[in-house]
Amino acid sequence: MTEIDSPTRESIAFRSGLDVVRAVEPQVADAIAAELTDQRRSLKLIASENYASPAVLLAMGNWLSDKYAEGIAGRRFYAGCRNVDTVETLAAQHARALFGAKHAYLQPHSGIDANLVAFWAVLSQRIESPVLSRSGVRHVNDLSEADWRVLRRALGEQRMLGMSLDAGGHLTHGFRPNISGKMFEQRSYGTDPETELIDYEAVRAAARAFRPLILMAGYSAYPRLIDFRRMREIADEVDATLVVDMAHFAGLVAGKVCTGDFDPVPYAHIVTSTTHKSLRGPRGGLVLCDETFAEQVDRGCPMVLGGPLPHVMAAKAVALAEARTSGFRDYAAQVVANARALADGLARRGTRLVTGGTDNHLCLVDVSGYGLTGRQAETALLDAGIVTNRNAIPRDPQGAWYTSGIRLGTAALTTRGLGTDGMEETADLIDTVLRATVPGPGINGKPSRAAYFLAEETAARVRSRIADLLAGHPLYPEIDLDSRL
Ligand code: DSN
Repeated sequence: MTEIDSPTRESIAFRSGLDVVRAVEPQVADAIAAELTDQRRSLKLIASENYASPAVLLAMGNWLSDKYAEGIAGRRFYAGCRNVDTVETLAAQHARALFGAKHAYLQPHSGIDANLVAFWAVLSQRIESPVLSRSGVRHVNDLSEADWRVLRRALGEQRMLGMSLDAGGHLTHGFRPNISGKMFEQRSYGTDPETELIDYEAVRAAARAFRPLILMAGYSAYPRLIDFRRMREIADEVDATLVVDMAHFAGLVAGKVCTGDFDPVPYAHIVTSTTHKSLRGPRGGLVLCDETFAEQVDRGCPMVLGGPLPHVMAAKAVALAEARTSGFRDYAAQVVANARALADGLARRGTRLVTGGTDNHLCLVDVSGYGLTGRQAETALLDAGIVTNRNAIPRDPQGAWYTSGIRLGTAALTTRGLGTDGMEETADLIDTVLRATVPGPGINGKPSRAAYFLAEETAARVRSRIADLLAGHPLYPEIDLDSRL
């Protein structure tokens, strides 16, 4: 069928939707349409981004958004929630089946929210403070305001051990400026200086010395799999609760790339995640756990979350249904094959990769060999149409703002249908831009860690090669916004 004869139902849906928006605020409709054009044109390598399906996107744009639904399915603080109950229950069923979890909570609005729910659940479940005993209550949820003031001090003594930010950990794993670093006494474990891999014996030693309440595992920039069996052994040795943040690799767990010791669900007490990265759903979060923490996790809203977003939970249910298909398993395997091909392509061109390669969906490139900071590399690549983000590497001499690294992820390009040949070309494009970029003088001619020079002819040549590469892999081929109905 040709477009002239019969526009796809997706084209009809999105064109009509934008027409309705345009009638009220044309600039918003134009920005939405322009975002599709931008995403279609760029080589998206941001490791935490993806492209959700039209079904996921459409499940979010509707009147489920109009409901308040504090509480959980069947036990709401508002009347009239039967349809919200349906989508939340479905999403939880899919999540339990997909990940083999006993309990699933789908209300977190983001990964940070999911982590807060988990941390609060651990504190609520495990801490019997002297304050609680003195005031005659056993549970933090029953505290008076006076108790809270004392408890805040008491909570300051609880400890969290997580992966350091420059080793690939996340802000919410106890980084001091984040709330997690304020709620908890915090220590971090890094990676081995030689191999740049997690040294499990060093984690064990740190856990024995520090005796954390929570041992955090998970990452946003570590290019290898984590042995969760060993992490659980360490947690058990020191009576810690193992919380795994699988936000980045949830799609690889769902797609059965992370199995056995590398699947966090059988080993962690609580697993948190986002739903929009490798899992390819709507922006949002989820928490998985067993019955020990289920009751506390379900109190996430209103304890630490605002009202649930029913329209997003509907989209989560759709995305989780998609992730249960064999097609999604193929996708997850291809994401990793592509990351390996990208890493190999760069390594063959002489680029240094942190840990020497990758086992997951991302690689971390040390751009200091090109004489650049991460900031210079990130902006020069963007000029040439390659979207990445700068990222600290272990023991980064340039710090967290300028950095010495860029992080590359293959989840989005794999959704577009690129394979390992496409990754070889992508490696060449990245290498071409980084070789052609030189640090530039900053204001007043002083050396700058941000300024750079990249000849426009080089950037234009790369952009043209990207257009050729992406032409064979159109983004949302079923959606045509330009033709009239
Ligand atoms: N912002 C996400 C990432 O880029 O990894 C994590 O929160």
